Amino acid sequence: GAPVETAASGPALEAARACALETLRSNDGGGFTRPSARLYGHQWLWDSCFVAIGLRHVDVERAAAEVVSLFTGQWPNGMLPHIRFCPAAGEPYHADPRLWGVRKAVEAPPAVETSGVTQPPLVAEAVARVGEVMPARRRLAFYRQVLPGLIAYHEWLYRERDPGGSGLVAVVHPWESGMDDTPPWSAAVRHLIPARVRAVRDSGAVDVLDGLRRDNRTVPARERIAADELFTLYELTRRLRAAHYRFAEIEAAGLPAIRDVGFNAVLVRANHQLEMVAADAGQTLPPGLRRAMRTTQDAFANLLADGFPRHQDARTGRPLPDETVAGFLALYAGAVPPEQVGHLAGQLFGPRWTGRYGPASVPFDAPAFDPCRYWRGPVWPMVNWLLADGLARSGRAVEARRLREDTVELVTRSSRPYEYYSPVDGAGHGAPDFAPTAAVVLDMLR
Ligand code: 2M8
Repeated sequence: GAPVETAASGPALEAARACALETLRSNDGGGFTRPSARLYGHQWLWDSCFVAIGLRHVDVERAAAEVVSLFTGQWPNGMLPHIRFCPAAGEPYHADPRLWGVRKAVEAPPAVETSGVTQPPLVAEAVARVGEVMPARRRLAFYRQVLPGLIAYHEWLYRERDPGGSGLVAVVHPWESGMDDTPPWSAAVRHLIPARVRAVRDSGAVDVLDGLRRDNRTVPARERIAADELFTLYELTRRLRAAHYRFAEIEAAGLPAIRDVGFNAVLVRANHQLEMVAADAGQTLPPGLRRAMRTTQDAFANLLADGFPRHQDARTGRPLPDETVAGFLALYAGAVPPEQVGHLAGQLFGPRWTGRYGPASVPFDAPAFDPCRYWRGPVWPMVNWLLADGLARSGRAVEARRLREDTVELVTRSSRPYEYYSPVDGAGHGAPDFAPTAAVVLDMLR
C-alpha cells in the first residue's frame, strides 16, 4: 500500500515506528514472535503472518524466519496448527497442551506441542509479502523452501474440511475463526455449555466463574470473552480431542461446522498468492488443488449473492443471521463484483459500523455490541490491515488510505499498541504491547 501521511508530524510518525519496533523486539521468542508476552506466550498462526508482513520492512530475514518457524509445528497430515507451543513461555497460557492432548489424540502428531485446530490461512499472503521485498535469488530459495509445506496445508484444508467439494472449507472451533466470541460463533457453540457452568451462570455468580479462569490475570475479564463462553470453548476442545481432530468424526459427533466467511475470504486470497508464489518459483500446483481452488472462487461469489456476506452452516448450507466485520473481508478476498464494491464500502464506513475510530467488529446496533469486549465490538488493527488491503485492490484507494491513516492514529493515541480499541472512545483494551498491532502499524507506515 501507499505510505501513510497523516496530519501528525514526521517526529510523531518516527516515534510510532520506534514504539512498534520496540513492541516486536520485546515479544521476540527467538525466531518467532509472541502476540503478547504475558497473555499469549507462544506462536500463533495468523498473528505471526501479520508480524512477518510488518517485520519485512525492517529485517526481511527475521520476517522469513517468523514464517519458517510456523512450519516447524506442521502436522504430518498438512495442518498448520493455530498455536505452536514454546517451552520457554512466561505466564502459563489458559488453553495449554494438556487441554489439547494432541499426542494422545492423533496417530501422527507433530514433533512439537501444538493445538489441534488451525486459524485463518494467511500464510501464503505472508510468504508473498516477505518474498516481494527480497532480492530475486533469495526470494526463489525462500519460496522453494516453504512451498511444499504451504501446498500440503492448502491440500489439507480441502481434503479435510471440504470433503464434499463445496468449495468452502468448514471451521470447527471459534478459535479457528480468529474472532472467538463474535455473535454467530457464540450462537453456534451455546448448546455445548457444561451443565455445572450453566448452573453457576444462571445463579448469577459470574464472579465465581471469573475466579476460575486463567486468562484474566493481565487483561480484566470484562474485556475478554465471557466466562461461560470460555468454559464452553474448553468443552468443545475436549470434544474435538475425543473426535481425534478428524473432520469425519467431528461431523459424526454433531459438533459445529461452519463455513466462516472471514476464514474463506482469507483462503481465496491465499490461493491467489499461492499460485503467484508457485509460478514465481517455476512450479505448478497439483491439479487436484488447482481444481479445488477454482471451486472456491465460484462458491465464494455465491456467498455474496444474498446481500451481506455471512457464515454458512456447513451441514444445511443455510446462512447464519448475525453480521460481523468478517463479512467485509469479501473485499480482501477480491471477490466482490465491481458494481457491488461501492455498496459494501459504503456500509463499512456507514454509521452502523464506523464511528470516529474505524470499523467495529459487530455493528453498533447489534444486541451483543460491547465496545470494550474482545470480538464483540472493538476495532482490531489487524482486521483493518486486511480491509485496507482489500479496498486498495478493489479500486478504493482513497478509503484504503484513510483507513490506514485512521488506524495508525488510533494506535498512536495510546502509549503502547493494544490488542483492540473501543470504537466509541478509541481507548486501547485487551493485551498491551500486542505484536500484530505493532506489525500492521509498521506496514501501514512504510
Ligand atoms: C485470541 O484467541 C486466543 C485463542 O486462540 C485466546 O483468546 O486465548 C484471538 O483474538 C485470536 O484471533 C488471536 O490469534 C489470539 C492470539 O493473539 O488471541
